[in-house]
Amino acid sequence: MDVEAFEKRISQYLKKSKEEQVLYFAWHCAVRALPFLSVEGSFAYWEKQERQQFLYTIFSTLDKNIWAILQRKEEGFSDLSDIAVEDTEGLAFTVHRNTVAYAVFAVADAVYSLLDRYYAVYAATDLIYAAENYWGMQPDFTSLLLRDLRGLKIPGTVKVQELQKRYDKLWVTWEKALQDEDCAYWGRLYRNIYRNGFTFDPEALKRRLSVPKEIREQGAAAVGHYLEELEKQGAIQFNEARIIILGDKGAGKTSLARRLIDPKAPMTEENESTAGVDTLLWEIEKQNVNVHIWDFAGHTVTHAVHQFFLSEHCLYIIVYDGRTEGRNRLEYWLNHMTNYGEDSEAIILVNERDRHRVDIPINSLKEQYPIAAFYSFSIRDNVAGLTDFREFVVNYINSHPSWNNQEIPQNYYKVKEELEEYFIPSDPVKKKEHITKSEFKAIARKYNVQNTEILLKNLHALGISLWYKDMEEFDTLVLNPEWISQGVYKVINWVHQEQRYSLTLKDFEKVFREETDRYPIEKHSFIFKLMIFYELAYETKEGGCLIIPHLLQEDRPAHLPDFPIGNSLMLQYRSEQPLPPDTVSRFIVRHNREIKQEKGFYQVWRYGAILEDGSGTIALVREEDRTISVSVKGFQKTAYLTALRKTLNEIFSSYKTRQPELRYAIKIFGEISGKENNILWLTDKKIFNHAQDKVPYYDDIRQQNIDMDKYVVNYNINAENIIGGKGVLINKSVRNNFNFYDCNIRVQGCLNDLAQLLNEKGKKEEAREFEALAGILEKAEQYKTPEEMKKKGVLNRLKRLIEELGNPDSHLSKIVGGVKAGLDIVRDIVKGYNDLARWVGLD
Ligand SMILES: Nc1nc2c(ncn2[C@@H]2O[C@H](COP(=O)(O)OP(=O)(O)OP(=O)(O)O)[C@@H](O)[C@H]2O)c(=O)[nH]1
Ligand SMILES: [Mg+2]
Repeated sequence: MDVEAFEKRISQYLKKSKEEQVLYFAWHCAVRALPFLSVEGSFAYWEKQERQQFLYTIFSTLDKNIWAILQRKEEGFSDLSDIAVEDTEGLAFTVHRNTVAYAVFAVADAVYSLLDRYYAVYAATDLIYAAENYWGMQPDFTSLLLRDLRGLKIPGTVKVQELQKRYDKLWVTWEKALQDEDCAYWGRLYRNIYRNGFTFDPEALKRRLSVPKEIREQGAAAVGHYLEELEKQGAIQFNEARIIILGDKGAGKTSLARRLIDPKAPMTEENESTAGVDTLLWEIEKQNVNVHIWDFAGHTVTHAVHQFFLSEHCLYIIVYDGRTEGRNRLEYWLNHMTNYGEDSEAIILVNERDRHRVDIPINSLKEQYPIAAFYSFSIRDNVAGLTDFREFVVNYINSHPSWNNQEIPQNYYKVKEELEEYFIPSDPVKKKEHITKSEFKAIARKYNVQNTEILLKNLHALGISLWYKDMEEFDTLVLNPEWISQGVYKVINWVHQEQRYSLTLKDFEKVFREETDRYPIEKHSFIFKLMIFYELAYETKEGGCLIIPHLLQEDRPAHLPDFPIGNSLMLQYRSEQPLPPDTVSRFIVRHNREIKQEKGFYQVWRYGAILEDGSGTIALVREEDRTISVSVKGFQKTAYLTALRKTLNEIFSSYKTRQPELRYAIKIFGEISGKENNILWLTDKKIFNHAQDKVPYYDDIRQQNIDMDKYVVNYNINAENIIGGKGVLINKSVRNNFNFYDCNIRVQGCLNDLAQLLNEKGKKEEAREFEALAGILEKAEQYKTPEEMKKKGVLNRLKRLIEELGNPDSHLSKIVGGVKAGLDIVRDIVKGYNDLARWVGLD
């Protein structure tokens, strides 16, 4: 049976089926497609460091898909389709092997089928394409899937037929390949789902979906181990929530933190400014929840450090000093939250002092940021205001069980409790802030923990105790995270006060002079290394000295190298929001070995650096006003630009807010003066898509076509280095994302407009031609697929008309050229036709 005929049969069959059946069928196809991901015996087509995350994307997409089918809640579907586009489809482009790409598409199609049932058909055909691609011939899948479909009338009763042996073999390879990735859990899970006729355990599914984010971020293997542990040990509630308080210096954060815990607590004294971060424990007894309050410093030098201690699923409270004007500071802190807080929401509290009221554009801020509430009162004087506020906070925490009632394996919980015995802040004897690994192992053994490495990793991810694998040599398990944060802030504050930007290991003794018990000499190099690990600082070539880029001088060097436009490559990242305070300094840390020296001075400042790749290629990277620009010249410019872009893409993708726009300098117009407005800048997506589609870019202003091929090569632009990396609108995605309906309506509108103009001019006959075409397109609105559209030949008529209009000698083009705006409308029609034709596949 050919694929087209098969598609037809499936779609006819699905038309008669219940919605649920269709959705299950799509999921079946996705599951059946899985073993095609490992046809090469491994997942080596993905870089090692990405593999875990990519595998987990597939597994979690499948889980969310089946969960949505079970729930059948309409509102959740559109979110899921976003996941499919962004994650799964993006993934398909990371693999160049067709078999694998088709298999990934099948997963994405299954999710899409929630929105548009027809995608169930695509899920099936993509599966068949994967098989065909791999075996080089039509497999028997077609009849197999038809059998699946029939069986689906009663869900869960699909009998696994005598499959082709070679397909069964693929499942063996699949399980083996997953074992090699330390993902035995997933291998087993899907083997069982497949062998047992696509049945699954809804309870286990629920558990999979509620794995803590911190563990999910580690990828498929970590999640698998965690789930194994949960299943083996049983789960226990882990009632911990976190509040993060941010805001400018002196806004009232610390006073608020104290009064959340005890409304009668004394206010802070004038000179009691927070140095880095203080943590307080608020035990909400009635609810049995422990809330950890992290009260951050408002002092600007500390801001770049804060991010390491900001996290997801927290409640952020932003305190705003009622005496300040303007909304910028508020946005600044809200951006901190959106970058590092992921799903977290903020409460804004305007601390009203002296009865002064500020005007905050709260409704417009709400449009842009997740703001849960807005309060305005004096922390010191307004008892009623504070009472309401506390009540809101308590309710908020209770209504977010997903982040305060995390289930963790029982033995983790016991180990956690035991660790807490070591660190009792109020007890001077039992106030151990860190222990050694062997001490930890003894505790773990007590509770029968088999794999202490994994436990260490997971406790770290849950923020219970910190263990840095890369710093094993220091043999330090940190029981009190504050020990690290306060140590780091102390270093930063000391360097700042000394008006320096660097310090040696020896300087640490001065930093911690008054706290030799808490930070003894033997722990100094641990903190030293941690600052490098957090990318807060880099070590000089000579060693033993840390440079902290965000404490460097603000101004750039007097002379910057020249980048003649024709011989240089230039790109820019432009962001709508303020850039996180550490963007450039992290970049500098990563490329510190390449900083150019001139007359004995390193060419680096707080907002940029001049770099050299070792072969004489020079780069200038700098931040100015929400833009980071990179200019490169020299022999290896493409290679060097590629490397620098890779770093910046990585840094940007670590932020959770909207990605910046990445633009490249394409062409200079007019005289080569280097003036910004002479340069045509185009986004990476645009350049890439034009080159892919082999369509030159039409520059409206200068009215000329520009070929993009050259730029794709010079800038080495490919699907992987497009900013955001995912959801690139190419090939199949163009089809999926293209809104046929809207485009069709637009073209109809143009045709009717033109008809009306012609009618007004008395050109009734010509007008009728346009009206007729609009009518045909109107009928085509009901067509759901490009295939249908192609079959009906709708576009051929439109094409003939366009050809006629394109011929300056034709009667029609003369008439149309005679009406005002006629040619403009024709241009829109041509554009619409091109889009439609691409969708239909009539390039
Ligand atoms: N009059 C008045 N003073 C207040 C109010 N809230 C805070 N203060 C005072 O303002 C000063 C700063 O308050 P803190 O709570 O320490 O401010 P902070 O935001 O923690 O400041 P940093 O830690 O430096 O970032 C202290 O002297 C407080 O007593 C208020 O509502 N009214
Ligand atoms: Mg404070």
